[in-house]
Amino acid sequence: MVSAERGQTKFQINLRRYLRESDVDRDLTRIICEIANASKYIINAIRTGDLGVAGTSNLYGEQQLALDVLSDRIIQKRLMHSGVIANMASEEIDGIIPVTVPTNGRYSVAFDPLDGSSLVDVNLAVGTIVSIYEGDNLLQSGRNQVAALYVLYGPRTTMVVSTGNGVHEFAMNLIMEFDLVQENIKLEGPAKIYAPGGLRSKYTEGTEKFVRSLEESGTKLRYSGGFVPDINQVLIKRGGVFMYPHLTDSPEGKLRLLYELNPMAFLIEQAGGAASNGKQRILDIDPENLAQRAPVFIGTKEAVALAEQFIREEES
Ligand code: AFP
Repeated sequence: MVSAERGQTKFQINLRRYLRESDVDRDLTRIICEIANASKYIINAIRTGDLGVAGTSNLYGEQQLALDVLSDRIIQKRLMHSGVIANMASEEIDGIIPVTVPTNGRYSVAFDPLDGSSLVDVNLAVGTIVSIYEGDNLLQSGRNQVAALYVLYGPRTTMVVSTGNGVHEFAMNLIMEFDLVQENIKLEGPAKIYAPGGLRSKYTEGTEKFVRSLEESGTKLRYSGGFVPDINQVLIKRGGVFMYPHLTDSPEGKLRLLYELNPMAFLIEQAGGAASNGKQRILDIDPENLAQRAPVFIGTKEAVALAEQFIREEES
């Protein structure tokens, strides 16, 4: 626990000082602070930038927005600048991005530069998602992550981060620095809210029964279409479940294991929750390639266990 200096409330502790006083490795602190720096430029791009298409498509054949490409470039540049990166991979780029500057190569980073970017033109919250591993291998299971974070660009700009010692929230202040808001966020009790991704008509019987049981137990539907704001709601409301399940026409669901699911699963587990593909812990999945997708049920332990039970029953 970080102590506050005389005359300073605990809440004026900025990100770098918090990580330093929590004895987080210097190079890891550097990466997290470089993402914080990148977010300043991304906010400006969101607020004033070109909302149009970039005229290019990513490796999945999806049309890229100018904001996707710009956010990706901003983050790549900041991470290169850190001097501690061995390898990086972006949801917007095909393959591993080579590090072309001098580096001690201690860490590797996978990131989704602007998840939910298609929501910016309808003025909804979006986010940056980051997953960090020690060493140069990005194709390993999520349980080996040493840190994960997301930056949420909403009415406020916040960062939620874990380096394996609890989950903490920071908010951007007037001078665009992140100050501590709350430490050791914990998910408690039954799911208060649920966020169901994908077309309901393509839900399998088990998932449909799971959603119905949530409704019958008074769990409220809260879905924005943005993974980062939806997970943030589950976390900050201290209880809920997000799902983008296997669908009748896409057994792997939609979301990406490396860039979206592993970092969020790391954060949610650090908050005492769980994340599953319906059968297996997300963090135990061994990735076969960078673009791999997986179904997901993530949130309070009870809700995820219930989802797994319904999925098991549908298969028996
Ligand atoms: P975009 O980046 O294409 O906006 O997709 C956002 C996202 O990856 C994730 O943030 C959402 O949870 C999910 O897709 C929304 O998917 P549906 O639009 O199929 O519900």
